[in-house]
Amino acid sequence: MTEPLGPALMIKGFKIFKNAISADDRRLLVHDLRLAVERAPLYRSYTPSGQPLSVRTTSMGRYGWYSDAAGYRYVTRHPNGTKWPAIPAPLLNLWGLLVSTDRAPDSCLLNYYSGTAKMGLHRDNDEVDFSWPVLSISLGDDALFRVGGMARGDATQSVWLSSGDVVVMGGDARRAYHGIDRIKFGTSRLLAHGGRINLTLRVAK
Ligand code: MD3
Ligand code: FE
Repeated sequence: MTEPLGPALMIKGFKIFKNAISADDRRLLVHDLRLAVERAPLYRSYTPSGQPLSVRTTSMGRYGWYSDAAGYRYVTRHPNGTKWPAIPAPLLNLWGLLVSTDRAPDSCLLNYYSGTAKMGLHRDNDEVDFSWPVLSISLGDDALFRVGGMARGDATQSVWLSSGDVVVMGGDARRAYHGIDRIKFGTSRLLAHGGRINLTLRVAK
């Protein structure tokens, strides 16, 4: 069962910061991301069973999340053979403000959602230490985010994420099932071609 709003914020360790990034800073960030994507272009990932994901992906930082027939894992190079671009400084600063100054994230996954892309319910399982939160930044079109519990069959709740929203998943929330049901295409003018970018900062290794 899915509820429309609100109580999702009561999951322990789930923190949502609406409109945390200013309109100006969003534009600066998109400029940094454009430079990163020029060096490390978006590509499609495949599940270990060979199903394509509907998002297109790239990464920044020492490690990038990677998936193919050999499984899900973190790797140090883009499929084109180059090292992943650096994580832009404003993102590292945001992590320092909202998560910790004791340790920097070593991975930033960039997922691009076209108007029809979605992400099925899953858990983030590929990092070595789940005591570090995941920090997520939404840019561009609105997305319907769904979060459940520790088991796949648990009740879920949904919340719309908009451009400039930041979500921190720590504590129990770090192990929760979550996904993106759909994008509301054309709700933002931030990205020239529309759609949505989600950035997730993590300690991978
Ligand atoms: C809750 N991304 O990249 S971000 C992912 O909007 C991912 O692209 C979604 O799920 C997106 O793995 C959701 C919010 C998010 C990220 C990580 C989480 C929620 C999370 C980890 C644990 C629990
Ligand atoms: Fe996830």
